[in-house]
Amino acid sequence: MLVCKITCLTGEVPEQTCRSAVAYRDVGEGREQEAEASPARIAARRRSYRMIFCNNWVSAMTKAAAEDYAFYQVVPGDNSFQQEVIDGLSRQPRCIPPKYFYDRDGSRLFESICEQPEYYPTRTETALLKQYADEIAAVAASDCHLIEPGSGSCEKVRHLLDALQPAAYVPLDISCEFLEKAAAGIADDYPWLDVHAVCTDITTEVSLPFIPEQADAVMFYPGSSIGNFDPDDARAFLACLANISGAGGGLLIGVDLKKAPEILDAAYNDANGVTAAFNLNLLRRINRELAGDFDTEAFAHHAFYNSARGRVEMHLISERRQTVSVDGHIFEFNAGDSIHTENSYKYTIDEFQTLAQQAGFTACRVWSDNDDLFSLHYLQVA
Ligand code: AVJ
Repeated sequence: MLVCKITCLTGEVPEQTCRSAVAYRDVGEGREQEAEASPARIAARRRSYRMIFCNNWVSAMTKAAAEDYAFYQVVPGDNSFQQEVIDGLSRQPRCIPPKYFYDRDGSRLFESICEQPEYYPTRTETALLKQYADEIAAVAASDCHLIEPGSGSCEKVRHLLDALQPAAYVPLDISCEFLEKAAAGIADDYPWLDVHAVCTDITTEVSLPFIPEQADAVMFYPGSSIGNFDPDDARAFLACLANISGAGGGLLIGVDLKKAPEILDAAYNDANGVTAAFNLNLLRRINRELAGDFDTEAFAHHAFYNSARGRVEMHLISERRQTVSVDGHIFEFNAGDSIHTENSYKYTIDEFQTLAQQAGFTACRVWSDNDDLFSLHYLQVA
């Protein structure tokens, strides 16, 4: 379970301020009892998480123009980026988890990928959301808490909010700055909507204590982000989503479909080179944040559909023999050596429904486009 940590983006706010801000909001919801309990729970969480106690929510209240929204930041207690990069580069085959693509530049580059003509998933899924918003609203509980792990720019949810009329929107994302802007935009444009933004790594435990126990939770997981997980991990992650949703809840999830390899290869090798820049930005990020000395000119983007495994793979290939240092650790590369940076699994509708069933969901509806490029599933907790 994830710990929502109450925090602020700018400077340190005394712990007491944050606590009272949280208590204030809880009291406002008629939940004095929980507000009372929270300092103890917060103290308990502090042992496992290094948390900054401040709250953008406090500063939001002083911003006259902006709509009020809550911002929480869960700061992992470890230096996981450094650890995972060092471990990943020490292993054979070398690999780095794709969640580290999304620093500020990486999030921007991803937005740009979504606009490339070859990258069909975003526009295809967006068209499905627009076209079927009413049908989606008919199956999802209205008045639900709509939770979006990996919300990015929060653009897609806009096509749902008017039809769905959720009681609250809870975007979760690893890129804090990006999340803050995106959540503020939603709060401004949908003044009737309660927004709780949580900056966190969604692959770690998350608890969302501000969601009332009896509320129906609908998870929204668009973009085929599920494709980043190996099937076993995808099943486990879906089971977590089922668990957060609880009885009466559901999951609206976008899943990229298996298709002709040429279409997939083109989507991950756009002519403008944006996907290549996105991939290479990982090395720039390592150089910036981990005192790395990667020569980004000496690595090449390589992406292809691996049909045996049903996934697009992205790699960074060393173009020559070279030595790289990261945070004092030395790594030797030969020409042609790879760092595996991402898998993007593709599923048929049946394959995905089977996976979801194994995770505790029942298939309820599925929508797809006429060219069978992309699918949008609504699953209910079994
Ligand atoms: C955000 C993981 C769904 O796999 O298509 C886009 C990321 N990588 N181009 C995907 C991505 C290269 C994207 N996901």
